[in-house]
Amino acid sequence: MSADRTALLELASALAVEAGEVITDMRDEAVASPDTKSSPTDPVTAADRKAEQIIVDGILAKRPDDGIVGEEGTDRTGTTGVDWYIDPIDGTTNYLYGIPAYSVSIAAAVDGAVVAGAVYNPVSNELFTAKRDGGAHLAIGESGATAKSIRVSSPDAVASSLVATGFGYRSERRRRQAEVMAALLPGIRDIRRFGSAALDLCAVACGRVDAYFEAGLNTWDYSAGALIATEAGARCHDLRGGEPTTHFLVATAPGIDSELSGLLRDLAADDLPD
Ligand code: LIP
Repeated sequence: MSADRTALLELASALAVEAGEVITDMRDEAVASPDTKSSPTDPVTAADRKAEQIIVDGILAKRPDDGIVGEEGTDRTGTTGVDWYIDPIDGTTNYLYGIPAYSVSIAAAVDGAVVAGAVYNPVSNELFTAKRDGGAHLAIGESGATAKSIRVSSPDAVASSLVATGFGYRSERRRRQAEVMAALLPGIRDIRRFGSAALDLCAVACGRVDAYFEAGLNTWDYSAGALIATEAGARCHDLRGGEPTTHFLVATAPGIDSELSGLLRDLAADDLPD
């Protein structure tokens, strides 16, 4: 089955909004009995699992032979060259606490390159979208609201830049990440820790922060948001001259990319304990 970027984006967007509505409706029930995964502070709820199932069913109804990887265990090998990366609730801790910063993140890749991405915050009713070479957009409000083009900020220097980051679930990693943060903080405007990598990347895309970095993410956390940030004009990469990976990702407004990446490299910010 051919992979039309617009059709892939439309499917990702529709399923992100549908799943967002479901997690909103079932939040009271879901947060009453959360489970944990990699550590006692890595929560998962019935809503995470339900949303992933809705998204998987929706994809397979339209594209039954695609590959799908989801945070809550979906791992299907496809035959079409199209693979989907799903985070049914990115920012589950925020969802648990009722902090309005969590999202449904869905990305579609063709032959290994992400070509369409949708990130939906059901609390703010913000749908961030991008298709490769098609720019990045934000629609706010009722479905069908006009999507407006979004662009990164244009900070003068790292010292006046607002930088977002995040931390892992395991304490030995957090200790190392805190060391990097402590060293960086005196040299930037301030830090923001929103708790959802997908929304952090969308914040870079629309200029709400000037940069975002994090070590140790999962592919489903960043695949959609990295495309949205890139299509909005951000530089998005690792610290070794390559594409973002689960090892490290930094997304910056172009004007501060070299300076901030150099600082992070000097701090060995991508050197996390296994
Ligand atoms: C979260 C990421 C966030 C990171 C958290 C967590 P989850 O994903 O979006 O950036 O700092 O530790 O990994 O687990 O809520 O899907």
